[in-house]
Amino acid sequence: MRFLGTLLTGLAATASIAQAARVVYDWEVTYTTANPDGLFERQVVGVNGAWPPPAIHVSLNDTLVINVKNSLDIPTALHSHGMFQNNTVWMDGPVGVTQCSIPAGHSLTYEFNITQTGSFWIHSHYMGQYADGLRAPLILHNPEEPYKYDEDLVVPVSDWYHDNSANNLAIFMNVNNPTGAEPVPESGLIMDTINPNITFVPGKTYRLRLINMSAFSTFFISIDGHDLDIIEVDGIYTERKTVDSIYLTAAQRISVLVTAKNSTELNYLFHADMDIDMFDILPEDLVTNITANIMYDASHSNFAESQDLGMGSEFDDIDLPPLYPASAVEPDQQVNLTFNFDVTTDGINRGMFNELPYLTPKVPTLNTVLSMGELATDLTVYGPQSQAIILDHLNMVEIVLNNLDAGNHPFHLHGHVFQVVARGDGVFMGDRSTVEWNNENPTTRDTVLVPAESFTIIRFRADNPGVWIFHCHIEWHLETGLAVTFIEAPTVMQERMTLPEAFHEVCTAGGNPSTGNAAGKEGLDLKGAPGGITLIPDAFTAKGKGAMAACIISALIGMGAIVLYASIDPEKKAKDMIAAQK
Ligand SMILES: *[C@@H]1O[C@H](CO)[C@@H](O)[C@H](O)[C@H]1NC(C)=O
Ligand SMILES: *[C@@H]1O[C@H](CO)[C@@H](O)[C@H](O)[C@H]1NC(C)=O
Ligand SMILES: *[C@@H]1O[C@H](CO)[C@@H](O)[C@H](O)[C@H]1NC(C)=O
Ligand SMILES: *[C@@H]1O[C@H](CO)[C@@H](O)[C@H](O)[C@H]1NC(C)=O
Ligand SMILES: *[C@@H]1O[C@H](CO)[C@@H](O)[C@H](O)[C@H]1NC(C)=O
Ligand SMILES: *[C@@H]1O[C@H](CO)[C@@H](O)[C@H](O)[C@H]1NC(C)=O
Ligand SMILES: *[C@@H]1O[C@H](CO)[C@@H](O)[C@H](O)[C@H]1NC(C)=O
Ligand SMILES: *[C@@H]1O[C@H](CO)[C@@H](O)[C@H](O)[C@H]1NC(C)=O
Ligand SMILES: [Cu+2]
Repeated sequence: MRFLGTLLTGLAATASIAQAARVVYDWEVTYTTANPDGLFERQVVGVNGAWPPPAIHVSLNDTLVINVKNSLDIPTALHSHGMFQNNTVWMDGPVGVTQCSIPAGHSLTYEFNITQTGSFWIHSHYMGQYADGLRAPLILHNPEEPYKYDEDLVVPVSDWYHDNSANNLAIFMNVNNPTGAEPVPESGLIMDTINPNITFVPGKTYRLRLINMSAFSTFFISIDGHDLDIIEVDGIYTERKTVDSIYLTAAQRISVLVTAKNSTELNYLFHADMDIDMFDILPEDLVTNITANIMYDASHSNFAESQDLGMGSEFDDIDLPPLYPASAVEPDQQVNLTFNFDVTTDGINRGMFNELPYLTPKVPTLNTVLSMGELATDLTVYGPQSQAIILDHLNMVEIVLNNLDAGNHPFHLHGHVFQVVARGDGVFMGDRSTVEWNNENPTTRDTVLVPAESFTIIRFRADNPGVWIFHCHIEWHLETGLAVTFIEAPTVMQERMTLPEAFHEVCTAGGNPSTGNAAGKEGLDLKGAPGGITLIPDAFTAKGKGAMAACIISALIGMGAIVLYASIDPEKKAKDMIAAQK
């Protein structure tokens, strides 16, 4: 499972002058079975016949090569979460954005240079597949660590479902689920198991790389009797900050330094408590407070009294200044993204930005940019529901995220880290004088939690030409359409980049067009591009002009769908569908 690469990395880490290496992993994606919570054996998606997939370790300036062979009977694709992919945007992984999915029986090689350090992860970016197990830590080692520690431990936490994602998605995205109640996991896992032992040696300092690989659950993490010193969030070193607990939303990572006690008299519990506020139902047998054992002495079972802080945590994920300071600067370009959930014309409760759900185009948006010539700056070519937004090269971009929903949502931007410059209650109304700006060395990361009924303002420099999806990292919400696509510097992309042949072939192999507009056609003929799934007409009037504009545009394109559903109420449609299934 671990190839030559690990060996090279090991050598690189011990050499005083790091040599850039070519680190190669061969990943055959396969079905296998696993029973990580000890409650239920299920089919999972693993690598090389085993589960969990191995963690990937590389060092700064290495070249990482992942040879993927898809031995499933369905498509796949891998996203290396948090990588900038500067000049290699096609290696990013999201299906329909930067590539076609890898069809069953086909292969694709991901190869890119490591220009960052810290704790990341790699996961499938196809149809909820990562919740079936296709995810692993991706650790980018820094030969010149600014913080000193004795041991480096990767501690992934995740939720675990007994049913597979295809079934969970079918139940979730269903006319019978008009409130959009998410699938509730059956278990929580620490290090891909339950109750693992983590050995601590007195006096040593441990770096724990806490990685949230959940599909849905947020975890509150603490260790009885031990402080956690935060030193990294999402691959960005922070000023050392001592806390007694943290939370991690889906896809967030935090490294903490923990200094072991001098005595082996007691062992301690590591707590990871799921945020139960997110669950629409709380199954009686779901263990939401999971633990690992911090073992100083495995020969006795004397544990310190449990102090589980759990959801009482006072931690705030935006108060984490970077170690290498950078002040915020005024924006050149502003993008307003207001999101909510609503039942759409197909009867499904969907998440959406600016009242329009994202629908995957027929041609990956990146392929469209690189094949449409001058038309690449005309938003029409990306289709009615790719939610394409053009960012001008080198602009300081400000995104205002308004959350109208009563739940918290973690948002992730591909290809960048961003500064979190403000947060506040309700909707941002445009009055900049009433906002409490956090301009001096603001928290910088790639995933941020936007709490219920509040706004968050983030900024980043558009210095990485590419196509970058921005989406909710609750896998279930992404699938319903809570995403937009940033098309960053399309003209610069065309000047600098040629899509590698393998990324044309992967489309052709699956019977998909690899060039053209969102409908796979030339010019501005968008007939057949995914569209027409919009707010239901009744909701329009209530929601005002924005929705009306969205309505008119989508009505023109998706006339059939609108006419079909306009006269049918969702409940009747649900019954009809059930009748049809019988
Ligand atoms: C990585 O590469 C950069 C740019 O070539 C160089 O400045 C830096 O010293 C290298 N770092 C390591 C740890 O090799
Ligand atoms: C990695 O960097 C090297 C040296 O700058 C460059 O020649 C090579 O093309 C890069 N590889 C990729 C996959 O970008
Ligand atoms: C992971 O993130 C999800 C989504 O925000 C969240 O519900 C879950 O609690 C997080 N898990 C951990 C371990 O932080
Ligand atoms: C452990 O002992 C060393 C040496 O006596 C002392 O410096 C250190 O503070 C102690 N650590 C803890 C966590 O008590
Ligand atoms: C943890 O250590 C204890 C004591 O040695 C042992 O009984 C237990 O089986 C271990 N648990 C795991 C999951 O290895
Ligand atoms: C989980 O821990 C929290 C403390 O964070 C406590 O309030 C709650 O009752 C615990 N839940 C269960 C099911 O034990
Ligand atoms: C974003 O919304 C604010 C508040 O409504 C408004 O002042 C501003 O002009 C909007 N910006 C854009 C680019 O639409
Ligand atoms: C991408 O590379 C360019 C230099 O080619 C650099 O100026 C820019 O900051 C990089 N952007 C990111 C996000 O890494
Ligand atoms: Cu969400």
